Amino acid sequence: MDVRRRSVLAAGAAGAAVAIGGAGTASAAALGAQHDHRDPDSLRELAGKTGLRIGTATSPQALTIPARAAIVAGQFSLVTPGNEMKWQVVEPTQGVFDWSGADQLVAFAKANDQLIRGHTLVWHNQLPTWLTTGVGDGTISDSQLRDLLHQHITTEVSRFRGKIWHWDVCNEFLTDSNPSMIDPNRFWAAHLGEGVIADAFRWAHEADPGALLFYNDYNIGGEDGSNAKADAAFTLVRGLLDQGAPVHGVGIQGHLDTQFGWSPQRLQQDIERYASLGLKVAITEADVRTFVNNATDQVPTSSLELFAQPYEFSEMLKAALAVPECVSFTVWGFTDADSWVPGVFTGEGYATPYDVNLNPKPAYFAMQSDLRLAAFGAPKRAHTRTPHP
Ligand code: 9MR
Repeated sequence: MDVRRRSVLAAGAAGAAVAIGGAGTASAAALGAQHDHRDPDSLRELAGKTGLRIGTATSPQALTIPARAAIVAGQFSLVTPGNEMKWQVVEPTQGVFDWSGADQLVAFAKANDQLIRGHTLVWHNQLPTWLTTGVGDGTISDSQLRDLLHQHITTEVSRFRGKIWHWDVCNEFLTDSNPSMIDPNRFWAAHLGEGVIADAFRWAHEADPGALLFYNDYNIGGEDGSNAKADAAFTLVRGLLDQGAPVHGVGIQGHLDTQFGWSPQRLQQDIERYASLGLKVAITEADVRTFVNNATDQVPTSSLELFAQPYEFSEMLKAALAVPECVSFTVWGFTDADSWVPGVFTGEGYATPYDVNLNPKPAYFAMQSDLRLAAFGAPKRAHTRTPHP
């Protein structure tokens, strides 16, 4: 098969057959068949030629739909549970754990020869109500909160020990101001001080010494004019390394919006700057939103957006490919049908590489083309007769 051919069919739901026998019961034999018939022109196979892992966020619910499961299995070599590893989900009642969603995704990834990005251990959002209520009414003191966080990290990281490639240990600690800094008002720094970041990395490392531990944030890769937040992230991780904290990587989320300025050259420089500290880099939550007609169909309202959206995806991916320390590129949901964007940004959508009907969009083909060039280079030209030999 000519791997340079654009494989429209294989990019979509019809191109791969995968059997998902209900959440957590995926048949290894059926999924093994999927592995044997892998499309060499898929994103995962092309990216694999360069050593880059290409991933998507997903959910167990999405994987019960065969067409979606087929795309996740066929196109991606890396999976991030979008919500299933967050504290709110895994410990909804104090001391009562629900690992079902996380376990289903881990089983799916294993069956499909995929790695997992664990997301996320310490974040101010999606905390269990029992925790925030207890802190709010004073029944949980700051010293008890510190113990609870230590226990949470130890419990979750130990449970998945040996199964997680990257953990997003600390998520979104920095302000959006210029200059940017650790936000003293956000939940964790407000209650436990800035030192909680280094502690969290140490606790995670003790629970799984083999996992690569990341600091993850948005707007820390070429995404605003001043680059102030990227400067703050660089200072933060350099400081953590100076203290001997086991930080192994920086996660650049990559939530872009075509209406705002963004520089792919600056992104590459930012990736190189994190790498200069000896760290790995991951693009962890790439999506590019734009203005759309409505949240159901998500058709861009301007024809220029049809070019801007895939352009920014492509430029993000090329910056990632250009730096060998950038080891993965994850999209935050592969289909507009599952994207978080329309529910949060009124009037916006079209943020992923597949449309609401699971058809690959120009962003998919731009990424496939970039990966193909990265994998094989441009085909060589045959010599032609020249006027001046
Ligand atoms: O995709 C997630 C969405 O389903 C949740 O409702 C939301 C809650 O805040 O979190 C989304 O994922 C976020 C991620 O965990 C961290 N970076 C920002 C993402 C988009 O909000």
